[in-house]
Amino acid sequence: RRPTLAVVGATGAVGSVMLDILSTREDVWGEIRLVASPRSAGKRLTVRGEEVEVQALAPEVFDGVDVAMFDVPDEVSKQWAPVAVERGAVAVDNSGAYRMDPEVPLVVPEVNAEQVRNRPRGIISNPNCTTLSMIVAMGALHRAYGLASLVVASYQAASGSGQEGIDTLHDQIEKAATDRTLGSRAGDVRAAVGELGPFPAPLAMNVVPWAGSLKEDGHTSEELKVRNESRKILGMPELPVAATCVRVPVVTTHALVVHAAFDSEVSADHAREVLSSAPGVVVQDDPARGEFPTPADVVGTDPTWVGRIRRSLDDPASLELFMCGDNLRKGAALNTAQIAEVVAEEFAGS
Ligand code: 11C
Repeated sequence: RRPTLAVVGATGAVGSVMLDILSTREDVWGEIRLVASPRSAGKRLTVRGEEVEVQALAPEVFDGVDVAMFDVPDEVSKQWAPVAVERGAVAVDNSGAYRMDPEVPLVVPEVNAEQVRNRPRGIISNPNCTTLSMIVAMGALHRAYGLASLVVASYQAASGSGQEGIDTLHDQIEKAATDRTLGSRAGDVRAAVGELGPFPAPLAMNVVPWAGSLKEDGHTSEELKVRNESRKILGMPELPVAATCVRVPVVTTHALVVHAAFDSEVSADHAREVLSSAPGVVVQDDPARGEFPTPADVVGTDPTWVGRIRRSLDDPASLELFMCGDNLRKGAALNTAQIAEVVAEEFAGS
């Protein structure tokens, strides 16, 4: 039979992309129920070409649901994913609430799909969008060469902070657009853009070395997520990972610079071959012709795009790479949908 799906958080930035993805991928679902906070209940949204009324989050909405996707803040998932499980659903959670729980698998289907069945709590976690924007490519390189360590700098888009992040960036760009003297005096951009929204400094015309919240020894929550989640997905609990997460004035699509050290020598050409044949990865790497991925060209697409692939000058067992991935698609909604589809296969023949 075709399983029933609930999309919790259907009206948010990720939820909206989820409805688009559910409308365009091969349809494996029976009923699709849309769920959001009581504030959004009663709204009508289109999925699979049909209008569906949004229901308010309540225990009863999970009755008869087989798979419940959660695209909501951590505290909402923490409270409601167990309710969905109690009512008989498998919860696929896109928040950070359960990712490091040893009884919850953290799944990227191209890397560790087999972990989907290993879910004693009935919950499966979807990684953070920054981790996801590189881990499909890194998983392929790890299988080829054995990963020894990662040094990562992220260039993260505003939509990582949800609809508020997108709105803030557009508002700031609009306010900064007319004054062509801006950017020449300290503080002039800050004075011009007004509200900072979810960011600690102006994002328009700027680069902000901060994403997430302050954690131990000056690292951010986002930097710890990149480290801890990469280790868990790759099954390498001791992997050395150094990350610095930076917000840039891009609406959607995270980019990353990665220095990856391996157990064996690498060549750029062979790495290009490995990545070209990896599912979910596209290599765009011809700098002589100006060809490399950029967020503006990648946004709205599904794969991880990789370019600027070079063997490190000082270490024949290391690579320098540049990657881009749409943080709302593979970075969130698409990966969640892919996990849910793996679960849906369990209902085939039932
Ligand atoms: C950002 N990656 O770009 C974050 C947003 O752990 O799912 C996602 C937070 C998370 O700000």
